[in-house]
Amino acid sequence: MFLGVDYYRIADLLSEDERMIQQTVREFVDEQFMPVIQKHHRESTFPMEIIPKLGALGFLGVTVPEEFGGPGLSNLVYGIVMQELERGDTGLRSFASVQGSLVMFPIKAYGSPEQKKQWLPKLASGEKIGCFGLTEPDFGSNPGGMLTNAKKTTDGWLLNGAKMWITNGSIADVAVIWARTDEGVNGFLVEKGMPGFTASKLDGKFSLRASDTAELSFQDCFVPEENRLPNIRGLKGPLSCLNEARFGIAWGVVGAAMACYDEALSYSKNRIQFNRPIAGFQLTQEKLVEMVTEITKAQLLNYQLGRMKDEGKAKHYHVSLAKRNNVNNALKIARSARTILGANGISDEYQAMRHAMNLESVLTYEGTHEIHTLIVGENITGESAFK
Ligand code: TGC
Ligand code: FAD
Repeated sequence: MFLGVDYYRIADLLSEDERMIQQTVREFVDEQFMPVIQKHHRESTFPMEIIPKLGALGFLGVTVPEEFGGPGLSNLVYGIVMQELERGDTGLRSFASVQGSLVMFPIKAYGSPEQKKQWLPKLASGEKIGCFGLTEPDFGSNPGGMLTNAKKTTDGWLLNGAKMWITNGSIADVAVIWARTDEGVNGFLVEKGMPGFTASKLDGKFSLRASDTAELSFQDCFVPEENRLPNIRGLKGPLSCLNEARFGIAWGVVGAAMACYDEALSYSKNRIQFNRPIAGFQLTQEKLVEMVTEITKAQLLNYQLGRMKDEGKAKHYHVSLAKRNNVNNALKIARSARTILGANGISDEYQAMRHAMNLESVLTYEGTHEIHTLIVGENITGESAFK
């Protein structure tokens, strides 16, 4: 049973309900997910049977109001849920953050009443799966250059182009696709099976193996007008969704770091070399102290960011600072934990290497470490390094 890492009694800052939800996710991950992750990581598959359970517990679309099938909880609770899910594996958190922040959020924020009614309850329950297509083969950090385009026809749109590295892409029932039109970037709800739409699973990943990643292709794919998100135009549409998901990532990676620290601490107390536990060596202690220090700092950062977001005071650059800091440190923690485990650290009988490999993706997706440096840099200096 995972007991968490809480060196500064951050649980004391949470309400009883918030602590209870944290405990529920923790138990769910221990009981339902930890027993199957090694198999799915080896086979590079996502445990599909877990999806309705995630939905039933309200972990998909945590902030979505009850009228649309969500539990209508706070951003802070959303963060807690992401942290505890990623303690299991980044692929589990990715599934939930794409579904909630990148699919349900734009439908809730920019969709028509009919689109909300059609999709949100089924996405919240896990009956339907969604994905989000912004990145293209030649446009990752710079989505403003996208080539995917939609041309107006009498009763809809003809979509052409390709999206790359799309989480949940080959298992999704609906894809939120961002495409260039004569009126600027628009969002489209492209449904599985629409003629001209194909999704191909990407193989050969060293990272996020227990997560579906796909390439999507659109060849004269007809999308009816009622599948266009009516209430958003421009790049700020997809970028606003990223704010939601990046917030969840800032929390999620702390869960991965906690898992690695917990495992390394316990291993160091039991592993004997030179007739004593390796926990007794000063060099091991320094590694463990660095880990618990960075975890604690990230937890405090997330707590304040969560409260700011719930008060409507968190700006996108606040989220960037937390995503940048927490992912970078979680990756360092996972690598350091791996060294404490020695050769065992490279085995999938332990978690550290799997988390380290996953976190390499997280350092890149949802805005690379460098892009978040430039977002915060722009905010504090008033000078944009992108333009
Ligand atoms: P720029 O000219 O700065 O902005 C264009 C318009 O967007 C507005 N804006 C934002 N709005 C909301 N939230 C934000 N974070 C925003 N950032 C900018 C801006 O005000 C402007 O609005 P308007 O009204 O004036 O038109 O845009 P730019 O082209 O210079 O790009 C800025 C930059 C580089 C920061 C942006 O392109 C960026 O963030 N690039 C990184 C791309 C990225 O993060 N892609 C992620 C893809 S999804 C993914 O990785 C999912 S992983 C899922 C998982 O498994 O968990
Ligand atoms: P590039 O943009 O080509 O960057 C390459 C390098 O150049 C990076 O180090 C970058 O920081 C650096 N660089 C670029 N521009 C600058 C600059 N101006 N200044 C300094 N350095 C710069 N996308 C989606 O749309 N939906 C998804 O669901 C999704 N899921 C993903 C899942 C996984 C497992 C992965 C790995 C990626 C996923 N992505 C998804 C794509 C992800 O968002 C992109 O990979 C990311 O935005 C970076 O784009 P890129 O890979 O094209 O790298």
